[in-house]
Amino acid sequence: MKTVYVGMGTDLIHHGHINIIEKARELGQVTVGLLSDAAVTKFSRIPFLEYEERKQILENIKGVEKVVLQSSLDYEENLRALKPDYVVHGTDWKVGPQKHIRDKVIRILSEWGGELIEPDYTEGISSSGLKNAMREIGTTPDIRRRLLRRLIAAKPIVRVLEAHNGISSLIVEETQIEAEGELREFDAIWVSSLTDSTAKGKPDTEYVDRTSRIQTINDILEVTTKPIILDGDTGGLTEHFELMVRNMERLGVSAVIIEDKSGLKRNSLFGTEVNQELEDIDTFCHKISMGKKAQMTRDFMIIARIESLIANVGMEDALKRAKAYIEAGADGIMIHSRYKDGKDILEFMKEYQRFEYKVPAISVPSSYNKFTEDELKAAGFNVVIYANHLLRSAFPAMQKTATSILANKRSLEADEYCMSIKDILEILPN
Ligand code: SPV
Ligand code: MG
Repeated sequence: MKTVYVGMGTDLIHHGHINIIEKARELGQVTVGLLSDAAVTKFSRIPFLEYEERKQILENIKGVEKVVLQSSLDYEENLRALKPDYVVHGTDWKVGPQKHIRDKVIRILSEWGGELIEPDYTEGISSSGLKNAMREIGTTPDIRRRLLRRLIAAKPIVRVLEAHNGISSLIVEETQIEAEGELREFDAIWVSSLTDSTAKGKPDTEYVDRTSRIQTINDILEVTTKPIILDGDTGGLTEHFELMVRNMERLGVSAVIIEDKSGLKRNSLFGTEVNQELEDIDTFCHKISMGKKAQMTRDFMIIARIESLIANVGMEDALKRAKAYIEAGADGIMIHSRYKDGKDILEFMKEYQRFEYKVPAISVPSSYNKFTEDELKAAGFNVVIYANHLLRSAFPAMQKTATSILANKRSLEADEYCMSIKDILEILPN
């Protein structure tokens, strides 16, 4: 019997895929190479379903003999291992970013006389169309919550942007570009205490209470599907933090970051211009471990934020805290700094690489923003958070418009700073 290989990444199986599998099974015994999450995220969003779930679905489709892991977009490794007589793929990859993969498949198959078979693309259905439809329906707390851990496992570095209300979260959800052969978009949403407070005209001192912050999160949950990381400030009293963990899990938030400060919390970017008191290490460890105990799911993450470099108490203190917080059960650490050159951050990360037990490291490069994502990844970071940029860019635009109306005693001149009324009416999905 001839052997047939079909590469697939999708989780939303439709009749287009079935057409491909039917064609493949006419030719021989079918092995599906199922793309890993990491491979899929090179050209698309991370699948809704986890790898094992996608595998289970495919294994139960008529005509599929076996499902094997395809861990990159490149077919080479699996083709050389299996030496199939045929590869079957829709015609859609003849043009566009996957064309070079197709060319390579043809070249490799020719080594043993194998053949590429390309059934006509099934009109009227596509995975991206289905994904858009799914996005309009929304997601569930369970699916959304677990996405962050999956993204950290699948992507070289997870890219997160701040949102402070529904409309800014839609920008994080929807903005994407195609560059250097990949689809590039933000992976997750940061609900910042600074911008949530500032958007309400309030100081970033934990004054905006939890009910109000949950309202912001709800506005964001309603219109997005991407995972959410909450800036939990200090986490408050340990007893309150336990409740916060339960609450966030229930909503489908993926992670909370809490910082090791005590007393009146001031924004870290003030540095030593204001009094920044650090929490006692044991007290903060106790808060982390009680939060972990309160947790109901295995997906939620509690990330410990180290403020030693902000408070200027030195590298030794930062490293000591990182070790203690990891031992207490933190699922990630965030090291913060307000210096532009980022030397202290790189030094910390160099020492951190030597830790016997490491957890994902989170960077918030508001000050040291000269570093690219590739450089942060090379330093050892797993997640980068652009913590305040949508609010900071909206504010000057609004100021310009207000000033222009005052100067001209009419709004005509402000038109150049504004989107059209037609666009604002059409910006929201029906
Ligand atoms: C926030 O976004 O509220 C933060 C990050 O805590 S920073 O403002 O950089 O301290
Ligand atoms: Mg904050």
